[in-house]
Amino acid sequence: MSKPLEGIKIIDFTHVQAGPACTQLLAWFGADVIKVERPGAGDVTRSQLRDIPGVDALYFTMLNSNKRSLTLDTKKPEGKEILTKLIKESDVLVENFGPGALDRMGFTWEHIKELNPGMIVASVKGFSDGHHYEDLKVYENVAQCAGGAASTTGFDDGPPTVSAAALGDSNTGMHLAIGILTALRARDTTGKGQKVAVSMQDSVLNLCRVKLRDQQRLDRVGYLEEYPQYPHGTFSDVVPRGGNAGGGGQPGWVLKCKGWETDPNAYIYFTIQGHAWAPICKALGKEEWIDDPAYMTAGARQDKIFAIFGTIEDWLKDKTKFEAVDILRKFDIPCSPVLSMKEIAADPSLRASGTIAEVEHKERGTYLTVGSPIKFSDMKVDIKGSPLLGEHTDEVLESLGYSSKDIAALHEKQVV
Ligand code: CAO
Repeated sequence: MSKPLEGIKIIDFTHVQAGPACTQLLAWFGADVIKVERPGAGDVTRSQLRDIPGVDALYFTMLNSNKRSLTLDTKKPEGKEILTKLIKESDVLVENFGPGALDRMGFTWEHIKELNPGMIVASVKGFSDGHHYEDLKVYENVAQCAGGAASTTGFDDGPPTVSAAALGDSNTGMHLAIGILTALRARDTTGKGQKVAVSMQDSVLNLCRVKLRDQQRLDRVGYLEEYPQYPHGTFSDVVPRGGNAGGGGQPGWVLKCKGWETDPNAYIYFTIQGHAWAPICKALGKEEWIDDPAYMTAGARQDKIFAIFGTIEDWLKDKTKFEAVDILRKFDIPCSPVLSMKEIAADPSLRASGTIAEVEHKERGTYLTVGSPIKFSDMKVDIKGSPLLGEHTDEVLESLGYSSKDIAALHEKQVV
């Protein structure tokens, strides 16, 4: 089956997570992604957090599936020549080097545009161009702090907290993928490429949109009624950390289930959706609350919301998280068990949908990865194992017109 991005050639100059997550997604959808890596070393994640000595780490394999690997020292003249040839015949160059690295290598946007006016150059940086921190190198948690996520995550009596979700890295990569596809669409009509830039700070902030909403509400009225600090606690002039409170108009919290004393994930998330109040009362056996003026509206419930959560926890005491959700789903109550990574890895629905995919790797055997979260009616996304370092060097060089003698010489000089 042909894939929509077949025919799009991408020079993947990315490393670690933010850039590789972007190009992996484009590779799944059919683009020919050629990962350019330094000879002998490659992407630093190949050797970071290894679980099998000498074998590419899961950190690398889970972010670089469906790609080809070309080793190339782009600081050597012959390496620059090869990169120049590649640029002339590619559609997109994606990079997430530290600020200025591509320019220092001699490949400024102006130069790339001269070589190939249709080229799209897509970059991830920590901060946007012209930002007062634009010179900073940035990793995931730095971005979570700079983008407003850390100050608003965690509990009121604890420090700013980062999320386990890669809001700075993979999230930025997803934003960049949208930018690249948009630029490709624009090129269809203009014939011209362009520069696409996404900063990690901006991408985190884009997901923290509701917290900027809350800052403005707080500035105006002095309190935020959906936060646990309301109405019994106090507010300062900045959005507080809201613990596990729901971020919209539906109060919710993480609640203990049977076994919580020993199982760190024996919890469910429970949402009190306004119009589901009657079903909630029925599910809990608290029918008397349905028409009680002290409980029947969201406003009336607000000052005793934690007492209500306490009653629900009482009801949950003899139910596992799975039993509880099986009961509550019949009452149309938005809820979920808190799933551990072990449970997710074994989840039959996630396996069946391809969201958890078992992939074959030449050296490590099979491993699990997260497949495409985007499902298409007319395309099946097949996840292939990540490439070994330099696995496709010779075939890429041959396609650029290098003879086997030239290629041997390039290996000899450690250009590739
Ligand atoms: N051949 C020769 N040189 C190469 C090369 C190749 N194939 N690939 C990379 N290099 C060189 C670069 O040209 C650069 O050289 P100079 O600094 O001398 O110009 C050098 O390698 C280091 O690049 P770097 O600054 O990107 O690497 P780092 O390890 O010091 O920093 C990181 C890593 C992630 C902090 C930085 O790349 C960064 O801030 N990137 C932008 C933000 C980002 O994407 N962060 C998310 C990473 S995922 O958590």
